[in-house]
Amino acid sequence: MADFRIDHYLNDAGFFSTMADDVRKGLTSTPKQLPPKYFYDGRGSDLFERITELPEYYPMREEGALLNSIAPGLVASMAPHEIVELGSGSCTKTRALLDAGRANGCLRRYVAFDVSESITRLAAIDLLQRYDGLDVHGIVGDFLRHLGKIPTVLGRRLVLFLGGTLGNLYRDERVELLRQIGSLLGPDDRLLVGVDLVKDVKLIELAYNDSAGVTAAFNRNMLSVVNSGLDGDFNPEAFQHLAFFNTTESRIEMHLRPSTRQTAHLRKIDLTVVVEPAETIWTESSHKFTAASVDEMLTAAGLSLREWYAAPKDMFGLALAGPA
Ligand code: SAH
Ligand code: AVI
Repeated sequence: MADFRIDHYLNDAGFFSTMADDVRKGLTSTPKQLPPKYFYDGRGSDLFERITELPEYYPMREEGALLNSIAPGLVASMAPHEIVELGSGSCTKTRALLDAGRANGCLRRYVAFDVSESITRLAAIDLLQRYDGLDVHGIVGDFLRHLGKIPTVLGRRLVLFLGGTLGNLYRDERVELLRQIGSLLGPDDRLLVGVDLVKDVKLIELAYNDSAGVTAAFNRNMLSVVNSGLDGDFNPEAFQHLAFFNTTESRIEMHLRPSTRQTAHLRKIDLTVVVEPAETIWTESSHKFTAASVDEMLTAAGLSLREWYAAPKDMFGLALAGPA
């Protein structure tokens, strides 16, 4: 009988105080900013899934095709007993590796780790039904705070960090998180990281400015998440979605800009926020890499690049890393 459990580390007072601190700090600083983990309530996760189906959003398609092509060889070379995925979301692309792991006979457990409870629960139940006998363990937590909650290793471990989510962090956060992930790896364990690559700026900007307006709705949803967490009265519809490439920093920046002066009160933290049309709330950075910048980042985190896989025309990259 397969083992199934979901552990929740965010439904405590800690979640409220972390959000309260993040929002107070972010909305009283210049420029105003909010961390991207607050995109992902149930609606935000649904909107992200719709983004991945948009014709303009190439990362999902490119990474999916690349994973399908490398999964059998990767699994044959390391025969993982467990796969642990950070920011696992719907786990759709993961199925290439789970299929290969089951076909090989090595895979015994899958651990999904995500900040969004709804999608983690749905994905974990779906996988339990698809993979007879596979232990499925969901962890609802913040990978910047709760990595220590990952269950004790049960054999050779493959850690996945797909979708380009590592690129939503800043350099110091990325290196620190990679260092912590490194501490979860034994000598034969591996980390597979998906990274979006530097390319034609027009293609990148289109992916974040889709014609159906789904990315705009995803961006505005962060204000709804803040409203419900802190009893606030932001009017998300009064904010315009902005997404542009910052060449110097090699990243897409997403912002929300009001067309008229907006005043919101967040009752649970007794904070009044005024946003002028001349300013924005910066909601996300999505960094774009090269093979060389990924290699350098892994090295800085005490890891070493073992294999580099790139989609045709360098549309997306997957780095397989191990302990240095
Ligand atoms: N890996 C999936 C989903 C990518 S979307 C894919 O490639 O399609 C990013 C995912 O990371 C979302 O499911 C979001 O809920 C999760 N996430 C974002 N910040 C997080 C954090 N700090 N801790 C845990 N999960 C996080
Ligand atoms: C999850 N993450 C890698 C996505 C990205 O492309 O940076 C989030 C996203 N933001 C806008 N569209 C998608």
